[in-house]
Amino acid sequence: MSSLEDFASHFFVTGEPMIYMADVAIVLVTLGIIFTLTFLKKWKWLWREWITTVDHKKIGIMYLICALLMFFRGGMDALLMRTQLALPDLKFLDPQHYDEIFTTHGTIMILFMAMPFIFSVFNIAVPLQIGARDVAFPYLNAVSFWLFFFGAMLFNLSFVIGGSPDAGWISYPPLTELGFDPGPGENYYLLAISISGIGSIATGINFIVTILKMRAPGMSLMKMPLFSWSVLSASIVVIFAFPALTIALALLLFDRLFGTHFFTMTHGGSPMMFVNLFWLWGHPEVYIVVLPAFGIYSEVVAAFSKKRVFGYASMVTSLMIIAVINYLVWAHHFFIMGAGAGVNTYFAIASMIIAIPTGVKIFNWLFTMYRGKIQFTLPMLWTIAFIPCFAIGGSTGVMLATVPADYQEHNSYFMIAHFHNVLIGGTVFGLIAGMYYWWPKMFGHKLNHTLGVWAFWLFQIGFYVCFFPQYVLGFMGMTRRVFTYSANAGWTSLNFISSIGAYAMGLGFIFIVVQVLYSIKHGERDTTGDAWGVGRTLEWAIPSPAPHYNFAHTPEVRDRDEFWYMKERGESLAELNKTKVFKPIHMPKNSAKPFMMSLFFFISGFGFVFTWYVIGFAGLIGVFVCMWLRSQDQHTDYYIPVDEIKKTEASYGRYIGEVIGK
Ligand code: HEM
Ligand SMILES: [Cu+2]
Repeated sequence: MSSLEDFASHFFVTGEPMIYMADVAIVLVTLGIIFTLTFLKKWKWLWREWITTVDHKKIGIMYLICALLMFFRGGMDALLMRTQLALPDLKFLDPQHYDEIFTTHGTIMILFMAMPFIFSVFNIAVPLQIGARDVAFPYLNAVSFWLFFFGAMLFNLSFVIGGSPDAGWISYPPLTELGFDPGPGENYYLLAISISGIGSIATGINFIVTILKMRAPGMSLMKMPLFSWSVLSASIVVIFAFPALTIALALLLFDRLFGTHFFTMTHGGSPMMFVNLFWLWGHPEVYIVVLPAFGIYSEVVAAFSKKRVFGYASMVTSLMIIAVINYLVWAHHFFIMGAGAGVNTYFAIASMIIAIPTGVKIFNWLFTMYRGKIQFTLPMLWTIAFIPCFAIGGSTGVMLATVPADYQEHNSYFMIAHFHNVLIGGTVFGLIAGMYYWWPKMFGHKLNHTLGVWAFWLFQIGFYVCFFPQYVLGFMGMTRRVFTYSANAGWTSLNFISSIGAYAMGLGFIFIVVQVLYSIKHGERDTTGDAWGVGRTLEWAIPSPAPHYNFAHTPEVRDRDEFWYMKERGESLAELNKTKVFKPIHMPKNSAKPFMMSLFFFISGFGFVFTWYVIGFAGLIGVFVCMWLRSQDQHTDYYIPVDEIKKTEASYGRYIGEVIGK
């Protein structure tokens, strides 16, 4: 009995009122969901329409929901830290707890918030923009999503079972070797990221093939919308960068589980190997999440300035240059390692060079707005806010890339302010802009403007109030990852101001939630498909939400902003329905296997976290069984009959001919 109690007290995280509250909340929310689904008889719907779906539009929505939930979790972590740091010598969080929270905050924000958020917009917009029926490998797309989902679940599980990782989001050895960090937390980190990482690599491959192979006839690469270009560049970075991370994590896991010595100083290993491998992924990662945001800004700026984007070819070139150079700068994250002047100089110059293509893009966005008839919609507000914010973040980045200065700034709050400046100002602003922009395409209604403006200003003001004092704190000597400071340090007022800013951003997020809930009921419905009235690209040519086959007839593309010119010429896709005969549409079938396979990955991961090898390997066998079953599956596709297409088009008012069985 006592051994059972002992096991339980180690297995479940105990001791903190906050944890118990979280336990209660998790149980209540789970029961609430189960109850609601049963009460509304929605289980079948959930299974058929969502869990087994291979439709890129639905997968995009599921990514979005997860990203917003993870933004909430990561944001709560941030507020807990800012509360602890608001005043000197606070005992709100103890040092151990603070370590866990900055680790989960960083990991969740980058891997389980920003990544699914970009994959969400990939899925929602790319196939529609390029006139495709789905991505190249819809089944694989579902596999990617569920791997991400179960990876995220595994990571979050550490909060209540076993304990959270606590070695920072970069997880450097030797601190993360078994001897210094025996708890299961670090295993959670390694396995959860590995599982979702497989999904990310698959998504990268999927979108490269989709973009290269599935464009509508006539859409040459230089006629492709800039968002799709940005996805192509980001996907190329994904497939080159993620393997480095996968390897680094796998080797560290071997060190921990099987006693190898890849990253220990004993027996010939080297911790710096991990650091190099990690940043060989880690630096490109920030471009993986910012390049798609650049694509979103390009779409939004052109649409709401009612002009073609300025300097299209130079936009494409800069995207591709960034996609290459970003791979050559990783060591700027550890100038102080002591690699010698030559190495540091090379990495400093390479880092600074990236500012050039980025600057080109900024000027192009500004020139696009110049003399445009600018419409200050929500996506446009976030885009305009991005430009100064990212410019400041970029400039402080150049300051950090200046090696002698970096010796002072490294790991200080100056650096914390810098990377939040680019990650929030670049990525988060862009993703929010993209969410607003494509929301009507996803759900058929717009998000309320007034509530959105409130969210915008709260978040903007909060951002500068939170992070600008941190630049100063950095110069005053405050280092990152300190759980408290003494009143004598003279950091009190700036920290206090910073925490107020963080709370303002939290309030802004609440406004977004309210805005979403309000708009589901009262939002302006989109009946035309061109919700903003200024759409330039093909996704706006079809109804909102798009029918599951997307295009009844694949359009022939003649121009870069095809839909804009279609409108100018007085053409539409409804017109096409009149002149062209309908043909049955070839579509992929739903499948439960992506979900099941990822569930087995989750079980396996959970087993390895606790080094319960039987469960670990049993889970892996489950994975292989799913793969084998899939390879035996002969019926993976079907045809939508012509009458059903006609019926659907008619329901959107895009077909007036006779429909059998209407
Ligand atoms: C929304 C408002 C946010 C606030 C108030 C905030 C606040 C913080 C704080 C207080 C820390 C810990 C500093 C330390 O003690 O060293 C931190 C670290 C970090 N944040 Fe944020 N953050 C926010 C958003 C984000 C976003 C959107 C991202 C990424 C997309 C992000 C990525 C990180 C990373 C990677 C770390 C480093 C974690 C580590 O040291 O291992 N944060 N943030
Ligand atoms: Cu970097």
